[in-house]
Amino acid sequence: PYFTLDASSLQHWLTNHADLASRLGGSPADWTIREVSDGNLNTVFLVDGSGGSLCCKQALPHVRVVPDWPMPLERALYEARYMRATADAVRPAAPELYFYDDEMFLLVMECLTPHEVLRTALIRDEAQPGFSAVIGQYVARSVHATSWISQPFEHGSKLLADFAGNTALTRITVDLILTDPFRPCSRNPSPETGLLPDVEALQADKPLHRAVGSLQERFLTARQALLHGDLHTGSIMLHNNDVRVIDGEFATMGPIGFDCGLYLGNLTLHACAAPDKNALITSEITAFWNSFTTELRTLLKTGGGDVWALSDETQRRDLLDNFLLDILRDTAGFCGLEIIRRTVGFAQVADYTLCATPESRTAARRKALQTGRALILKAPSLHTLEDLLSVLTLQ
Ligand code: SR1
Ligand code: MG
Repeated sequence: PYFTLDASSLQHWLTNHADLASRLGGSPADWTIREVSDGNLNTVFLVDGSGGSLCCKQALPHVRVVPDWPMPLERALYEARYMRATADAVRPAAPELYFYDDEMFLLVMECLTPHEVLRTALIRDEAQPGFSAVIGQYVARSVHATSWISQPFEHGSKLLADFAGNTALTRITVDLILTDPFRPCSRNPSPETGLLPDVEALQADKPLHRAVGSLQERFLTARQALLHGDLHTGSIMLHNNDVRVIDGEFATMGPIGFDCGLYLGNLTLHACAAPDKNALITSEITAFWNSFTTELRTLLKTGGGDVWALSDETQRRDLLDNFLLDILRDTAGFCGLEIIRRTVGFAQVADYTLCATPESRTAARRKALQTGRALILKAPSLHTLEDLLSVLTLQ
């Protein structure tokens, strides 16, 4: 039966799992176990032995940072399923999953050291440029492995069934990203006084709410491929040019532009907080989009799915152009939503600590809200990446 692990009970649990213990080597008494929990939801331990290391991640029955917010343990199962569904396609851009314990809701994975969380690396100005090309390729490959265009429909149907139960985390997304920032809500932290008029305007903005309504519909009804579902800069670790995507517990079938938009939204936020990084962020956004579209075009040149099964090469190119245009527009819309929710919603981001004064922080947040709003409203009329970049005004 389930119990919450601590360092000592984890050591005991590992000694009963010979395959994992042998990866660590040496004797259990010599293992070092550190808790390094960083995200909002789970407990994470890193275990070092003389022969190797492991990362052990356990779901808690509540949100880790809000103990009176209950949260089903099954999210660990969806993360394990996501890792298994995408591993072959995305390797080496994700850690290897060695073992999943469905009673302890515990994932045991490859330990990523000396990697750093991308958000932290950006804040410390330590990220080696070019990381976004890996993320673009990652999204294209995970999409290709799970979409109706590349796989027989039975594959998509199975994915729909396997992830349909991930409702608790999808509810978090629906509330925290798609709804709460646009209405008064007890989960939204109180904004600083200087930002209050902006938040009131956001919550009274009828044209914006209509556009958000379309994105809500896209998120819940466009089941294009298996999404990571929470692809922000805290869900990526890197060391030099070794870039890995972690934390797939929000996985769900959904619109591909959701993963792209969350990623680009977090990059854009970083530039709002640190305008001296505008050139870097513009170049990372461009690298992401070029790598994503190039990889997806290559992978989708030939078929395999029931969608587009009748099309010749010319028609496929035409269909693919339309498909990528829809993704671009979804990307812009979800990018805008992510920027807004990370600025005024429940789960805000550390990037704003880069602002030197309270006034510059308010100005950065105002710019983020304006950029998010423009993205959401202009998304349906965009045609190219350049159009999207011109809405961001980072140049
Ligand atoms: C209650 S969970 C809040 C946020 O943390 C996760 O990483 C997701 O981004 C979620 O929206
Ligand atoms: Mg996470």
